[in-house]
Amino acid sequence: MASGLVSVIIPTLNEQSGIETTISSIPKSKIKEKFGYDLEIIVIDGNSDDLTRDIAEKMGAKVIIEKDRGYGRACKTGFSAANGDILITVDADNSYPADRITEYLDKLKEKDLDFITINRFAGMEKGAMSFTRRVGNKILTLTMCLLYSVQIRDSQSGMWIMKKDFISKIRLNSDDMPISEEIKVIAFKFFKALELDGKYYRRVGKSKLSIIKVGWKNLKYLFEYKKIIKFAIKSPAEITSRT
Ligand SMILES: Nc1nc2c(ncn2[C@@H]2O[C@H](COP(=O)(O)OP(=O)(O)O)[C@@H](O)[C@H]2O)c(=O)[nH]1
Ligand SMILES: [Mg+2]
Repeated sequence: MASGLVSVIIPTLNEQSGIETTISSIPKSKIKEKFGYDLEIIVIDGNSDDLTRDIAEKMGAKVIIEKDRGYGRACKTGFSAANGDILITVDADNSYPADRITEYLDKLKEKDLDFITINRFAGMEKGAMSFTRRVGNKILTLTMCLLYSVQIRDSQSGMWIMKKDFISKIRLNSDDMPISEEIKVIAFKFFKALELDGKYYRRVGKSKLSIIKVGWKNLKYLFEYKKIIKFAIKSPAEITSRT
């Protein structure tokens, strides 16, 4: 198998209790064995005031401090810093099935996909998502499907497996949680994208978001984004000028 590099991008904000298990659940040697890929782990830290950065560094991750807040901003900083041909995102709270990365890489290659998102509802551990969150997610997902004519079951999942090439071709607008729906709209409307069954485990440590506030912001964003979706794909000149 051809050699290459996989970048796992992990945004963190005070995740000292989850970062170690998250990083150790990434099957580094299996990825090397099966695909010949090396691995880089990039932690984008929102200036945590706990031990997150120290633990991440000890675990071999490259740590970048992104002082300006926002999950979306952290993801974008991670995408720019990544050197891999394939980029993967997971939370630092051990809630996503990082142990299944090789299975998803297989699919990306086999089907020559640009983007995979992981459906957490396919394997939800008891207590992993509150009733309010489930309802909110369903409302947001249905709204996304209706507004953008896409078919997806989990619009808020934060585990993505993508070609770097896909990221190089798109312009992401949101600096906050709505980036999750934005990236999926772009991928499913304009690229070869698939949603695969995953798992969702009870998070380690506390969530950083207020559900009602984020839910409302994400819903509004779905309507607002209609006006700027035309800017989502970069022109060929823009892509080459940045690479
Ligand atoms: N760098 C950075 N990371 C963040 C920020 N907000 C959340 N995160 C991280 O992004 C991931 C998703 O946030 P999380 O609280 O788990 O949201 P949830 O999964 O929707 O409950 C986690 O790893 C957080 O630590 C932020 O403002 N900056
Ligand atoms: Mg999380």
